[in-house]
Amino acid sequence: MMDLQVTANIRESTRVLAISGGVGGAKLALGLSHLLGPEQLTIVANTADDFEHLGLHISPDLDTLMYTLAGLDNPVQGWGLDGESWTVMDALEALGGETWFRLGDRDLATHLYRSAQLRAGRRLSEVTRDLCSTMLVEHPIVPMTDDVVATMIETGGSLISFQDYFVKQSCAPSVQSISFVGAERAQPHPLWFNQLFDSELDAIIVCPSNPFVSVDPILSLPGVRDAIRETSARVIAVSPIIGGQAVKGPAALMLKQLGHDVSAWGVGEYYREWVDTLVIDQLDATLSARIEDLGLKVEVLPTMMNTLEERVCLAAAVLEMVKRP
Ligand code: FO1
Repeated sequence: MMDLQVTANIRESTRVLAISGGVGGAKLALGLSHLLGPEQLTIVANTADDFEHLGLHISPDLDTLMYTLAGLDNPVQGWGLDGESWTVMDALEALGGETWFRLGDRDLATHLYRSAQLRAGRRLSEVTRDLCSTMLVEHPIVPMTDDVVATMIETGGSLISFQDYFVKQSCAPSVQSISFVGAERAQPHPLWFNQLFDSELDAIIVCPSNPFVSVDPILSLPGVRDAIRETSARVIAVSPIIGGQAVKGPAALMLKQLGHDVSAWGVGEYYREWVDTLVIDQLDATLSARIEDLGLKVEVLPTMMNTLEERVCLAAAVLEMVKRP
């Protein structure tokens, strides 16, 4: 672990559940993992971006979290492994195969392993635990469910899959609505879901992930929204919108296309029914009073997380809030 000059006075009994999608969420999850032990922090990951590609089961957000906590992530791309090679993709391209979704050589090993294990009847959560353990990731990263849930984007009156929208069409189609096929029959994984009913849980931290396609799939699982509304734990969300823009990805586009204000206030309005506190960036400090008018507490912090130190600092500041009433 890197020698960081960040200290946080955290009780050993502190228990936190982090809700996360891919890139942005993984940055805060990494910061939290530097300050909390594996028995203090559980990370629940969106799996509604998962899909079958080239006969393989791909779990983008689980892998981004796993690679980030293992220190193996590609910080420029925001997905996949650092120092990756692309021999298989190049050969596939020469064959005229599908290469719009790029799987690096070493990343392919993850998908081959996961797919074979799932075909042999194992659960996604079990395979994730194996992969994490091989990569020496000690903090539990739990798929939101072991069941199949798929994000579908309605655009131009038809439905397309999330990766078709996101990667193949580079978020160009205008989003009319978003649905999570299979969510109503899926079981939230008990390893994280049961914590919502545990009085020992101190906080749910909603990482700065896309509200519509990373956080909503988790909330759409049966019983989750009600359990979060009724939990005794603090619910603290970090806005993925800074100065009216998403740090990465289509969150700002989606806010606009789905009729919301493209701002941290818009995020607060969207989250207000189940979140207690919204963490916003210093750039958005002038929105504080308006967000408080929504009935939310507001904390203004530096929320850009380019360096490891910034990730740990933000995590420390959020954990400080957990101690306060
Ligand atoms: N995102 C891209 O923009 N282009 C890709 O070719 C791509 C490949 C890819 C392979 C494995 C993986 O785990 C993720 C990958 N992603 C790629 C990222 C991913 O599709 C999205 O970032 C998430 O689904 C959104 O959180």
